[in-house]
Amino acid sequence: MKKVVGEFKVEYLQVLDEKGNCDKNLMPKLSKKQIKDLYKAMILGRQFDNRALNLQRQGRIATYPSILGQEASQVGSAYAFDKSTWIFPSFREHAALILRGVPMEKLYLYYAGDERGNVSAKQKCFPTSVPVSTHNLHAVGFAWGNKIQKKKATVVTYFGDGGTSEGDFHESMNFAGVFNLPVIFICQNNQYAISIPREQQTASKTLAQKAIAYGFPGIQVDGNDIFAVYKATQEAMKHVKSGKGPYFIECVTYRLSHHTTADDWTRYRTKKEVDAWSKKDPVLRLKNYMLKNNFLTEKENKKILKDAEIKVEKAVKKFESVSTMKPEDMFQYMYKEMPWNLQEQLQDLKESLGEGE
Ligand SMILES: Cc1ncc(C[n+]2csc(CCOP(=O)(O)OP(=O)(O)O)c2C)c(N)n1
Repeated sequence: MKKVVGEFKVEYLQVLDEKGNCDKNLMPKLSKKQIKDLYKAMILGRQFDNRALNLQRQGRIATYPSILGQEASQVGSAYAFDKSTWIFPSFREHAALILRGVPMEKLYLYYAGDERGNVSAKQKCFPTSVPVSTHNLHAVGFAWGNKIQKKKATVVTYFGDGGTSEGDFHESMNFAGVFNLPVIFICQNNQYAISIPREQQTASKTLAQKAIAYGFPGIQVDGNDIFAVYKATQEAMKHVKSGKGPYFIECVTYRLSHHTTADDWTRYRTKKEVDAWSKKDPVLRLKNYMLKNNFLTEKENKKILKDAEIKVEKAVKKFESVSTMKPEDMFQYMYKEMPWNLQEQLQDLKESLGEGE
């Protein structure tokens, strides 16, 4: 006997095309004000990003990963979260965190190397995770813990296309499926893991289909279309909240900038490719839609840009007014009682700083 025991499909969702034309049948319910709020959040994210790049070049913050081009994937998804949502970010989700209420000065502080900038529990955001995909396990463990304690929490974890090649990613997906956990996996497929293109990352046709292997739905969306990302995340929220288990969203987007300020994209991709993706710019796309539909005028747009600039400058001032940590602070927060070897190192440090007894 030979029979088909499983057939699978992966859907792709786009609501707003590259010219800013909208498919009315697929359009999620959003008021004019909400659409404007989405636009403002993308502009603020972009302004924050641009300023961060300048600060890094001036030596005022350290290595920084840009979000340029990925604003719709971040704002569109975060806009669909609710009070029950906990976010487990990687290191490239600044616009989502800002929308969630994380103060921008904290993000600058973190990228200046100060761990006090990495604590945003009040906004239900876990710390930034630089080790690729490790936080997927934390997210799933956290969701499982909440389930055992019968606490209502939805959990979202963000990661990149490269992150899907890590064992941690697969273990977390498997666990989430087996334990039927309310976790939304959001993959920002920005086409590159540093210099490794998506095609060399996996032989799979889509990243969304990886969810099928673990027994839950996966959808691919145009990640530069804020309406599609919002709609998919809304559906994912409904799914996880109704007890149906995890959900996977692949946002197909593009990192327009370098991987980080320590990278140079001209070494591994062509200007032609970057220019082609620049035309799909998510911010420009929403702006065109709003202009076409008379939700926005060029004058209002200027004001939105100016307001974002003012907010960002205020955050820079706040960040730079924070007193620097003492060098010995790096020993303080790991253990309740400091082990002998750290005590020795602390003593050495104090002596080298001329503070020894
Ligand atoms: C476990 C681990 N391995 C390697 C690295 C070095 N590294 C930093 S970012 C990165 C690529 C990540 O690519 P992707 O997951 O696609 O996310 P993106 O940076 O494109 O947002 C690598 C390999 C790391 N931080 N952690």
